[in-house]
Amino acid sequence: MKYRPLVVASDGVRAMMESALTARDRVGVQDFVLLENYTSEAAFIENLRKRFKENLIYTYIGSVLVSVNPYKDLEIYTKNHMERYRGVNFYEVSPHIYAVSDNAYRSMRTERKDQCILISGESGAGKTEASKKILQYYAVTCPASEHVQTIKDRLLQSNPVLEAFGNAKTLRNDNSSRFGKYMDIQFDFKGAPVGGHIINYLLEKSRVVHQNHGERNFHIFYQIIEGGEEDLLRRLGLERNSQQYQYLVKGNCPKVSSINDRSDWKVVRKALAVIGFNDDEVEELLNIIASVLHLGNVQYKEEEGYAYITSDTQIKYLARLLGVNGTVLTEALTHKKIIAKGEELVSPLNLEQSSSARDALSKAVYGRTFTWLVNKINASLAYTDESHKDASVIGLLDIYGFEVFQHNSFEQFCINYCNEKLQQLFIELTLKSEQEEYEAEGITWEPVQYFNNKIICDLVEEKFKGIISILDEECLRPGDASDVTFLQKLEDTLGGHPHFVTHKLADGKTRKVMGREEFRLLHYAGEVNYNVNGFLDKNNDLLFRNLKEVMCMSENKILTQCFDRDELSDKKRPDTAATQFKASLAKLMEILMSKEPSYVRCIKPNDSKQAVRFDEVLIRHQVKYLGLMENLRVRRAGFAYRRRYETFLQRYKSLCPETWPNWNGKLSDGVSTLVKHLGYKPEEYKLGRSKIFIRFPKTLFATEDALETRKHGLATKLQAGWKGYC
Ligand code: AOV
Ligand code: MG
Repeated sequence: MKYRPLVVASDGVRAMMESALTARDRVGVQDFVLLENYTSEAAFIENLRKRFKENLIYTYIGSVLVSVNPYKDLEIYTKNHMERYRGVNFYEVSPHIYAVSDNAYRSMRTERKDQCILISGESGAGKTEASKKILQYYAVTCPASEHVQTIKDRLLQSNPVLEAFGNAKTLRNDNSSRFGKYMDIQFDFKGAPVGGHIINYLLEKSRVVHQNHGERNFHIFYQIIEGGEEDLLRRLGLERNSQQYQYLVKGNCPKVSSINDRSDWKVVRKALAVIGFNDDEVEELLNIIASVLHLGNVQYKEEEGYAYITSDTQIKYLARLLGVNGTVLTEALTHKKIIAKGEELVSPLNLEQSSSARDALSKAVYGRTFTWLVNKINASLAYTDESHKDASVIGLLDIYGFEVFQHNSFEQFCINYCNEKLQQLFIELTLKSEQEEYEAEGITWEPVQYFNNKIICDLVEEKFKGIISILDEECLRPGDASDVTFLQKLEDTLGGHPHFVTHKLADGKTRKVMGREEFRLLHYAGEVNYNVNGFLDKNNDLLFRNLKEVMCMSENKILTQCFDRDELSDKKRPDTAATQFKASLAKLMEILMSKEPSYVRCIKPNDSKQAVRFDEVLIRHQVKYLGLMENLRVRRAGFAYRRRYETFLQRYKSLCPETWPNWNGKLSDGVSTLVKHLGYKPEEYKLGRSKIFIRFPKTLFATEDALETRKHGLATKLQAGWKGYC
């Protein structure tokens, strides 16, 4: 395949190429760079609206893809569409997620540089769907051998499995990702996908035991109950009625109109087989899922302050499904064991404590099983062939989007913090670095102002005085530490910070609109009030020792991998949930920074999950906080293409007799001589300190074509036996 250099089209070239597109494709402009009034937000939104009305959900800002969720199936993801985008430059076809996919693929192939595609946007904006489209594109268009086909199938089938266990219906999205996912797709030197690797981020475990009104637990529970075969349900001791289970009734929302749990179960069951689960493993996995439901139905009563379990039925199922001793489990669900000064201390729990011990076990079992699942998928995607060691990679990031509910807790705090980090990366890599580069290269430049959300990232993660540090301090402090003392400490340390607010006003009065258990963060994407209730427990994420001991004795092979005996002897307290999350995000940023990024910015058109409705207020808000106007201004004034002098000279020196075969003077002089010889006009390029900046891609295309022609001529001459060249 012939690869074109990767460039972003200039206004002129795009305008020319657009004439090859159909009239419908040309509604509005397909790159905001072409907007006449490019500084006007109203013009920007009008362009989005016009295109959205025609089902044109994709528009570029240079190389950044802006996507508006259509909330309906569009006929734009067929194999024919994929073929249309294969090996074709951005501006030759209408904007599409496939163009971004193909562009990243070609960059990886031609420049041998690892790529990543970062998909951002708020909950329900279309990130997960976009990431699936990208994966499908590679699965269909990349070369394949028999082995590669297996990997492609597994890559694709990992999605329904992870979504079943890690997605759930929320008020914002019927299929909301409740974990963050970064997936590397590895390609061999022929460009075929040969492996993959997934890193998962903080699953919202609290959902296992509690759901807000109108929300559901993870899909898998309903899938088994609705779709599981009769004998399977019998073996698991489950009834075909989700409302029998305490963990499934909290949201009062057993059915979702857009979801068919029964057919989804069939898809998941097949997917598990494709990934390489054998029947025993599936059985053990389902035993665990069913036991979580049984755990939820373990009921307690209290007598003289001590809790006891009222019925044996659940314990019997649990003992069998978890492969543990029922008596030991009963004891562990009603007592706590701690080791103090080398001695074991066992004390009975009251009703409330027992219930939370039970819930902690359910969350731990589900959460660890999810991690096991990811590891298992990774094992099936791992490439083993030594010759693949130097594989190139395209990373796909699909995290949980920014979310605001009536009631926001520790989970929303983590999710929104994660989105702040991602926005920070976008700023660093597009707005900031672009401008810094012009400055460093001494290129004249009109700076573009933008809001840098680093101040909010620092507020959350800074050592000693960030929210996470203060939370950890309270979690580790013996004595009277509680959610309330945590809030007080926040107020003492952060009161007066421009992005932090509580009910207390500086003059000692109180803000009536805010609860006394809340703090508010002014996020880049909007204000969120967080209720501190449960922050300490969720951050501590502790499981009583005797419950761990029981699980370590389990005969379920998955659980033996999830609960390691070493944990029992390990004296060191594990890092808190927030600190682990912070560390994993820092690592993620490092991974992403080491790759060449492409961006997909997803926009949600309305809050009611409806097709057609274009809620202008909501969209304007997203355009604002995603920094799209600033992005456009930077892009508009920018240069499409830049290369270091030595790279540029090395590639094109043969096109000029003065630079061929070697240029002995200053590199910048060499480049200057070369481009003058090629006929570049002064407005087409600028020379910086170490790089040449080219404004229009057509300039570079012409140069590439000249090189191609020269090589072709040379080859013809060689074929004809002409040996005297140079
Ligand atoms: P999200 O990933 O951004 O939210 P999804 O990708 O799950 O959002 O999209 C939400 C829903 O919008 C999907 O279930 C589809 O019904 C619809 N949708 C999104 N993109 C498309 C598309 N290109 N074509 C048709 N329908 C689409 V979250 O995971 O909640 O942050 O955490
Ligand atoms: Mg999602």
